[in-house]
Amino acid sequence: MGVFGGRRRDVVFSLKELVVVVGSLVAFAHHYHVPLWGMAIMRCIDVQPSNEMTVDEFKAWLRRFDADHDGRINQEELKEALHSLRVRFGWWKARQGMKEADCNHDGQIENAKEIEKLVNYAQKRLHMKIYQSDW
Ligand SMILES: [Ca+2]
Ligand SMILES: [Ca+2]
Repeated sequence: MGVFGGRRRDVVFSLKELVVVVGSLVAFAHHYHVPLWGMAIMRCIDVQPSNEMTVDEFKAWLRRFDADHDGRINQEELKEALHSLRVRFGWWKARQGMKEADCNHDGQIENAKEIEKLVNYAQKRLHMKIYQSDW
């Protein structure tokens, strides 16, 4: 009985805590005029594989922005990719990234060597953590 009683008090207590947490979250959102769904979206973006991924994941992620499906990434497509990460001055960084990675200067990132250079650029300038996946 005593044990059960104790346990029940614990449950009530943690529920109370939960209410306090949710309450302060709502108060925070209200205070800063942030709708709760907006905060939920912000959480989602945190969880996106934007900060840490393997080279293969990076390639797969980049492929999603290959708008004209030619299997290559041009500056415009790279810009969209950077915008999706909410990188500031994405258009400018896309141009910089292209300059660094596009070895044969055809305006496309299309082979392993150029992808590797783009990975280097993303690590150095965009502070993305990209790991070699084939170790
Ligand atoms: Ca393309
Ligand atoms: Ca190229």
